[in-house]
Amino acid sequence: MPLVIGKFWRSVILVTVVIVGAIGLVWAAFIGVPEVYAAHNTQPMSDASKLFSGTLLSAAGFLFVMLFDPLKVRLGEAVKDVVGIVALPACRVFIYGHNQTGKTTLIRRLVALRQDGNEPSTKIFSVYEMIAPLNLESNRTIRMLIADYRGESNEEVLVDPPAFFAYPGHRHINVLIFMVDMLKEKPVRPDGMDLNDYTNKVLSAIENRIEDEMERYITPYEIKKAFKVCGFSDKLCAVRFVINKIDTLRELQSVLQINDIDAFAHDKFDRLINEVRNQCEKLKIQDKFAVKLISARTREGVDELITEVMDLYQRYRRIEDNHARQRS
Ligand SMILES: Nc1nc2c(ncn2[C@@H]2O[C@H](COP(=O)(O)OP(=O)(O)OP(=O)(O)O)[C@@H](O)[C@H]2O)c(=O)[nH]1
Ligand SMILES: [Mg+2]
Repeated sequence: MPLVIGKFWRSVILVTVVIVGAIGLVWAAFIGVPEVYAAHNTQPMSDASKLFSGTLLSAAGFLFVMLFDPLKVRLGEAVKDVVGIVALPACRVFIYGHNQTGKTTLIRRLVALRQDGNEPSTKIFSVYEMIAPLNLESNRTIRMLIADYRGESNEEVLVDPPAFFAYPGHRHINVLIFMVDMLKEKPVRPDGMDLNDYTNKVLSAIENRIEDEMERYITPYEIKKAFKVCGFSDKLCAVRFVINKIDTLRELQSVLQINDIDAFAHDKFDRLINEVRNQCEKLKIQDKFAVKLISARTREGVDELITEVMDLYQRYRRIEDNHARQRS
């Protein structure tokens, strides 16, 4: 099950209020109540009565929190947010892409969740967790957290990002993936349609998808914002421009009369690739950037993508661990 993540500071405040509230409750139950009792009676409360009434009152308070569902749920989410940031290191992945490009399909493929045909559009921001092997030789593993969001509402992540991204000045994303596709789905060829006409139909569908949707979604402004929510520190150890649904392109290879799918895809996304690369150059992280062709549906290129990203993350962690050792 994915984790639902709220805003970081809201979660910190909620957890703090509950902790302070719990301490206050225990204090009131064990110290406050006996004092009030003593003020109104000639005899102070016996130790056994103090223990009994204190335990009873504290238990009633905790029971109220646990039975009051909205608070219990919110508290559970807030604890996950705070622990998620503070806990053991994990490789944090953010996939930025227009709706229907295949973000959730890729994530579900990675975390090995069941997929029933077509993936419905994502409704909320959520985070999936997976444990991936570090490499084939060792049995060490890495914890990976992958954020998923509804592509239609990118403002939700770019303007006021959820706790997953930590907070300004301390952003915490290790892998940023820009995801695109050339076709939402394979264009239908009506009965009797001439092959040339179908070729033109497919080519124009590709042009429309790229110009009207991909390039309007991943503009230079949005690219900058995506980098901003991920943070500019060394933590960001891999940036990938991922062209998904390569299986559809393979099916259309003869219709499009293309020999080299890779070159075709690079050419179509030339402008966008350059914009992301330029941003990486400005941030002096061009060595962390690469373009990948994958099919989240058939898994083509997916393992390679993850292995590369893991290698870079592992390198970053080794450097970080060395720095920590030198400091101590
Ligand atoms: N042919 C093909 N279809 C794919 C591939 N990946 C995803 N799809 C399909 O594309 C559609 C959209 O996939 P999603 O994973 O929901 O896309 P999303 O980016 O999460 O969309 P939002 O949640 O709306 O932002 C679904 O019908 C998927 O089955 C792929 O590699 N090849
Ligand atoms: Mg989705």
